[in-house]
Amino acid sequence: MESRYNPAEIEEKWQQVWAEQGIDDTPEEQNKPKFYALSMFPYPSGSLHMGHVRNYTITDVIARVRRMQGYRVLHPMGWDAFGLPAENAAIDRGVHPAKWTYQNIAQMRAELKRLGLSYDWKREVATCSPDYYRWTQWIFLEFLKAGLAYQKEAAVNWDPVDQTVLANEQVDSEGRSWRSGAKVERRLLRQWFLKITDYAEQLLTDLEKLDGWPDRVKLMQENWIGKSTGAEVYFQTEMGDALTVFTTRPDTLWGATFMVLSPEHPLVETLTTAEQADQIKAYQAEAADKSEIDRTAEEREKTGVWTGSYAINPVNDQKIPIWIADYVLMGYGTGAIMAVPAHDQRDFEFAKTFNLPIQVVVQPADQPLDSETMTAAYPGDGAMVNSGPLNGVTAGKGANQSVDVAINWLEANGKGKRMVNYRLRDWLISRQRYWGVPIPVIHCPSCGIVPVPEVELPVRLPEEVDLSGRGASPLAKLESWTNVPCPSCGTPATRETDTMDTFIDSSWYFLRFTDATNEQQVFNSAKANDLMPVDQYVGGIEHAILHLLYSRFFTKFLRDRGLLSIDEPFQRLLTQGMVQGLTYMNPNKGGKDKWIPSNLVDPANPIDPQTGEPLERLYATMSKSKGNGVAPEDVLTKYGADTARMFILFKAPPEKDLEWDDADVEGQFRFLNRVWRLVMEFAERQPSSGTAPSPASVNNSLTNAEKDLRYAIHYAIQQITEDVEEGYQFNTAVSELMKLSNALTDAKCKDSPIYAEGIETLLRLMAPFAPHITEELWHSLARPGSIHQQAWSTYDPAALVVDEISLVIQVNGKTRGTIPVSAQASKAELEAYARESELAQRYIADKAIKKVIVVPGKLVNFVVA
Ligand code: ANZ
Ligand code: ZN
Repeated sequence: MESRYNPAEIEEKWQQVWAEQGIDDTPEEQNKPKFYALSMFPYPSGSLHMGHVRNYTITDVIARVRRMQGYRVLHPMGWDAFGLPAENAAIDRGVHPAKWTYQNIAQMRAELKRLGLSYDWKREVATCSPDYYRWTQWIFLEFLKAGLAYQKEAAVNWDPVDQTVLANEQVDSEGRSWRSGAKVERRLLRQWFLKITDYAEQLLTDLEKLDGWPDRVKLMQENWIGKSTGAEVYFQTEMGDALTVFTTRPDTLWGATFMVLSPEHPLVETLTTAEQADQIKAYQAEAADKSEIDRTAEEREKTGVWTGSYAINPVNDQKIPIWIADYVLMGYGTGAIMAVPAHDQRDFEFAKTFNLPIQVVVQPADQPLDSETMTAAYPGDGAMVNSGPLNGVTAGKGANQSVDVAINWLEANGKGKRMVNYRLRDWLISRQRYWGVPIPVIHCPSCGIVPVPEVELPVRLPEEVDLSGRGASPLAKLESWTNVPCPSCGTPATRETDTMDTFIDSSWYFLRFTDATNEQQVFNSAKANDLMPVDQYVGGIEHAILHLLYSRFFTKFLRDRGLLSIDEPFQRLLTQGMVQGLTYMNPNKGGKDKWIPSNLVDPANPIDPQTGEPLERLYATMSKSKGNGVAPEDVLTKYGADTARMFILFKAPPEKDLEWDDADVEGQFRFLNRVWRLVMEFAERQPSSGTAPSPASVNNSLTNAEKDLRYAIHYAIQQITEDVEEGYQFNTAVSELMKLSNALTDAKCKDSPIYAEGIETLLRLMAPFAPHITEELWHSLARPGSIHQQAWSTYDPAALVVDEISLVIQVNGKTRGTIPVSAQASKAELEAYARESELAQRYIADKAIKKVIVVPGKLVNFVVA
């Protein structure tokens, strides 16, 4: 045998051939069913990491299997290319974001190609390219036309030293600027929003349609949308101003003993009395500097200030004080609450802190509550008390229970109404940054907001900008760009200088892939409707909330604009696990220092090279700070793409975390070498006409060895097909490939056409996993065409029928039990099976066998001394 398995020689060769032949282009034939396989496209950070490799390999196997099964597969790739790191690189190193980004794309594209991923590269998109963001701008204008894009004031992070707005990622955990170190302030600026809240209910109810999504992701979406049902209740201040609250417990209204407004509530100024003014102002300023997460943290001590005013409880005309406190947020409900300390824990803590009255309105059956002695709010079941018309009603949310009765009473008396509230807020999309899509509007002193006319799109990002990172947004400083005549009246006007959140770019890229080169339209609706939805989406759990929610929102919006006929973009979703690397930790150290890079540690004696302390050995997600990463490049160079792919697929099921293990990588490399030798050995001696027999030509004339091999072949087809179709159990599929390869190695019928069938089947089943070696071996067999254009094997159920009999085992004429054996077994085989069986061994192991009597089809009797 002359040839040796050398991935370096064959992988690049086949990648070129496939590209030239365009075998991964999306076919046009409409008679085939379509399949859209998509990996979440990457941010072009510089080079691929193992998480990418795993993600894309999983999707690639799915795409390749579907192609072989006769689907028209769309499997595209692109770049989520706008965003902050490019801008930071520009500030740090003076390289233009565009240059940095496109260099990274080139490098990562080359790495993807080395992996042998079957992408339709003709559809590649980069969100930072004008022919893509032109349509992002166009979609924005559609939102504007529909009244779903609007401006309002919102808080931003302001760096007072650099005089610039910061992204959340540029503010450290202590609230300081990443660059100047200055304490970040919150400032109100006019910001653009998309009205996703209009779709809250649909985004929630349509989760039901997503059978192919992990329950955990659907639950995360549900919680994010956060639907609450309850009522609005109309309070009035003592002065007669309307003060409406949202409550999920309108039944507890008789227990409301004070009210709390958010410090930002518009009525605060009117309500504040002269004596309280200074305290209120100081408290408002403090609250403005806190993040929402801080404000609503549960373990925090309650703070607040009385306004000096009162409200009237509409159900009993009681006068109750109005306070402000930061745990009430302006962005939820009405920004004002009725406080029921007896039954709401936050209100209870607040009442205790400020010595406010507590009134019990729900009494549990067993242990009656006493407002004087209770130590926590009681949110549970019971009967309504001290509640006028509600007295005696069972507390609860069911029909005819207290909440329902209360709402009906409020509605009948004009004091409130049934109300649904969502935690979901409108999406703040404007960023005061350079490297993003310019929002295509012009501000005119006389016409107001004027959309840039469609024919003038794209509004290009100017290249010559000051990227020092200081002062207002780089675009705002560029007067030659901002000063334009109003498209509507011609008077001097200014461009919007905010750019869009990059989540906008990724909210529709899967649609652009269906018609990626269209210069006239965002996409052709017929094409999008034909190829959408994505049949299998694969990506990280970190995108379980926002990216998926925004993509679902865009899809529904574009459907409502008449561009799509689907409701949901992603039919099935797979969230792959993390790739973990071996790392060492010093439990006595804190922070980043506790991770000791594995190259500094002797595995036989893991001690801290600095301190000599013993280290803990563990697997953790690969990261730079832990120094436990494995570079895809290195693995590709050492073993080739096929080994890397096989290892990743074999080591763990896709949703589970995967522990990188060099020994297992080596193991897969050896397996590919065995397959290479197995097939090459056959290729050299195969009869020139040696094609596999069709199932029809197979009959009972097969020898037992042939039958056994044929069983192994068809069993592998059945198992692997199941594994790749249901639940994507690629790890067990690879085990089955190994078993089939072993069965071929051990086969006693290497000249039989069944053996040829076995070799071919092994290659076909393995092709989606290890595309290069299988292509090379396919050609070494002189088979026509590419292996990747062969049909996926289907199994012959007849081959899987094993006729078995129960063979009776006797020792000295005494029956000891039965073992299952093939009905076709010969006399000699029966004796061998019986001798080797565990059952017989138990009785004859250490005895001398004097005689063996075999009755074919019935029994084996051992006569022992
Ligand atoms: C009275 C009451 C009594 C409440 C009771 C609860 C229990 P979810 O489920 O999250 O929707 N609330 C309303 N608006 C608020 C805001 N802007 N900031 C902070 N809290 C707010 O919670 C709704 C409940 O949270 C509302 O019902 C209100 O307190 C409070 F035994 O009203 B409740
Ligand atoms: Zn104008």
